[in-house]
Amino acid sequence: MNTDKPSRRTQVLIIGGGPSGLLLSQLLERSGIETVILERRSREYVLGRIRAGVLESGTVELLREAGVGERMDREGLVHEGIYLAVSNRGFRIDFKHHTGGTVRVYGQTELTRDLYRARDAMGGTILHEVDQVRIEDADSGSPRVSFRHEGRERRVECDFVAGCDGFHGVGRQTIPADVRREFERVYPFGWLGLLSPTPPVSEELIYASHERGFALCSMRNPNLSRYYLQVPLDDATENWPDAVFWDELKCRIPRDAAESIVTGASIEKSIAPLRSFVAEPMRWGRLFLCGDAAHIVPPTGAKGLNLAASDVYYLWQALKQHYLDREDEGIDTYSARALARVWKAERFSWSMTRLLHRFPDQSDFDRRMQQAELEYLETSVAAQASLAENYIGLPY
Ligand code: RFL
Ligand code: PHB
Repeated sequence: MNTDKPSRRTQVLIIGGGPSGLLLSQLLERSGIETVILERRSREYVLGRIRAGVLESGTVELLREAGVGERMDREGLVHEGIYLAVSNRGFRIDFKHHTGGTVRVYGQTELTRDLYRARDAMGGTILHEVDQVRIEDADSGSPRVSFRHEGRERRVECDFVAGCDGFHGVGRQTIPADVRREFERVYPFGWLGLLSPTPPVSEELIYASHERGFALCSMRNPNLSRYYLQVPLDDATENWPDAVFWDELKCRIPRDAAESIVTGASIEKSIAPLRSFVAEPMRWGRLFLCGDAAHIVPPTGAKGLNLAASDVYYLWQALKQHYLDREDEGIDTYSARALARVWKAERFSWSMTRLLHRFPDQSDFDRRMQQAELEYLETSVAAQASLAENYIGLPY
């Protein structure tokens, strides 16, 4: 063995220690399949990111199956519907009534913490702060991944590589440009998010469409609220001291909510741009993409983390079939199966975004179309059932 480049072997090398990578590792190891995770950041950094908040019931079930459902079941809030508000008017979409299903509000930060604990308890290998990750020979029978860790060049040989490394990772870039096809829509605005240690204004989420722009009232737990405002792409958090944020939010949500909202000092504030993006295919040789590495949705439909979970489910099934049944049908169909679900969630996220935001170049015709669609949604059982079915999550 070359001492400058210590080499080891594993069955599935996972790049990225976010929710996709951790969940995949947890499910595979519980099925007796060995994994190593490489993560570019420190654990503290990964756990410091405030992101998703809504879990579909399929995601909830998968987390239970992975043995990480206990705290989520205890602390996660079951939601049977959402409110849609248009200026001062609001109406409710009842998920339970239309579909029999519900969603669960449980923060991505908490979920990631549970996954780290579970991986630690099983003695999982997670190398943090790795650098210069390179995937080699993914289209051959024996891929390798080289990287720097703790000042040394390292290399891991493996059977398969899972690119769970988010939108800016190396997984997707490793698929040759003449094989890869990318589809993208960038929206001309972002979401300014604020986390506040105050009770949520409403027991259920409020998605508000207003002349001044979209607003969302969400939460993490009974004493932690998460609010969002649509802002221009070139805006900055410095332009939004807490008092200015609260005033603007109150302006965009129905009056009764604005009058009862409890405000307080923020504990986090950040701006996220909105994008729809899909890369095809999601498999190249022995390299598979999962989660944000392959696709991005605007957060309006709360689908990003949930799509990562369904990708992981398909890949887990495929790899189990390979190792336990010596059958590669799941591997061969992974990309097509995952993409079929991805595109439907892309459509839903795009339609919710288009319906609820103000677009800078919007014509009077476009505004009337939005208004007509919202009125249709308010009065049509079929339209409400369709929104509910998509929001709680399409079947795997
Ligand atoms: P992540 O979470 O980006 O994790 C990828 C990990 O890979 C690491 N990495 C590398 N490691 C090694 N080598 C490299 N070269 C690497 N390059 C990157 C990164 O450090 C990182 O740790 O992707 P993953 O695991 O696929 O998970 C996806 C979700 O995080 C994402 O889809 C959601 O957060 C999206 N999202 C939401 N999803 C929902 O389902 N419901 C929601 O309510 C929801 N709300 C949101 C959201 C995302 C938001 N932002 C900020 C983008 C709200 C917001 C504001
Ligand atoms: C959140 O709580 O962060 C959240 C909830 C619903 C969304 C997006 C984000 O659609």
